[in-house]
Amino acid sequence: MKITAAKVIVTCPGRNFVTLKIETDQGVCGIGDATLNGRELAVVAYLEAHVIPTLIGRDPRQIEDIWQFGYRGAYWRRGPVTLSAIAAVDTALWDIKAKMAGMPLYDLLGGRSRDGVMVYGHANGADLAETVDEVGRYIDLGYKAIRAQSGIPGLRDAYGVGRGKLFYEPADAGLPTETIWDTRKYLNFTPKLFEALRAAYGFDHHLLHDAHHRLTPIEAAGLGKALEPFQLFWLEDATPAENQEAFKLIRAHTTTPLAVGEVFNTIWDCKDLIQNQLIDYIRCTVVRAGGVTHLRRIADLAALYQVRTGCHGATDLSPVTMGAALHFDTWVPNFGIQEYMRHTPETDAVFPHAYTFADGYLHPGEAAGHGVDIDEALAAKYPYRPAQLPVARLEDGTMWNW
Ligand code: KDG
Ligand code: MG
Repeated sequence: MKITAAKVIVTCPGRNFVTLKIETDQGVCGIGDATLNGRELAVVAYLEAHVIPTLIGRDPRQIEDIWQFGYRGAYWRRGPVTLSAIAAVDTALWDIKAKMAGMPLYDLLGGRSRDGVMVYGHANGADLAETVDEVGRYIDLGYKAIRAQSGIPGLRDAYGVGRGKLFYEPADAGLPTETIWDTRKYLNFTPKLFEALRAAYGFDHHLLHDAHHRLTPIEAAGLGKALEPFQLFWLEDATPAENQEAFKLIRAHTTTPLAVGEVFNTIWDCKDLIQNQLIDYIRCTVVRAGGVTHLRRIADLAALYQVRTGCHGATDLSPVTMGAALHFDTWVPNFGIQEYMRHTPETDAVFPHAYTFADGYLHPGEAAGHGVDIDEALAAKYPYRPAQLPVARLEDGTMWNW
């Protein structure tokens, strides 16, 4: 069996997505997501100039060797561009292998470990009252777990607060939008939000929150402690994780569970946090961390330390990543939760998929492969539009973490 062709499809049905399609001499095709939010064209160039030429003529069944070739063969290891490109190839190859076997991908990975994949949705509001209402809306939709983000009194912008309901899209301008951040205002407000949520809805639902890298370790420790009475499922990205030692300080002060890893690319980024039991959930997903092949390695390492998975699932991960992640989630023994930010109807039309939502769970479907396709004719109607993520500055103008 041979790979005969591969091409990159860029489409913008409301936001940019990069998809790799691999064709074979058996007539079976596979697709993989290569979207890197705000840096999409870097991965397109990487795939077209450096990866696709090495794939032609290869046996697509050799997923492991092709992964190692992409990783070791680049010499320049790691990094989001390289690993997103490797992930796209890997996801497409798993898709092909599962289609050839006539199996849904989760079956090929080792079979079903659960009946459904518990997901968390995103509730956000301009202020506390609106956020409380939004959480209620997700409860009414059947969600068992909800992430709550709110506008903060005295601050013009806050991470996670969208302009519309149900959909959230931060990459909104050709050049980065500048937002203003104030940690004091955030820390004063956030415990009040979760107090109001528990008062309104009780303790039966899982509540989550994303600090989005805004805090120093000691500030994060304080927030974790202040949130303990409200029993969060997790506090995410409490502080940037380049220095993984920083999490020791947070851990020493709070029992609020911690989640990290949506910006990680490899097992090496996760290793110290996992081995030192500094986190409870690892947030890597298929497209950002080298595809199913590498994500499995991360999950296996995590399992040794009772760290569970919590795959990133924002709208900038395409339905292809969502489909592949759902097969992974259905199999992985140490599953925790899956993030589910809904795509717009335009995006769902470009990427017809087998996965479905019911009662707070996503189901990957029984189609052979990962169950997601791309309608190329429709995709061609939505040309690429430059869009970048915002940046954050403190009130005095100092650059901060967005
Ligand atoms: O592209 C950046 C988004 O994926 C990120 O801001 C979303 O933090 C995020 C999350 O938890 O979904
Ligand atoms: Mg996040």
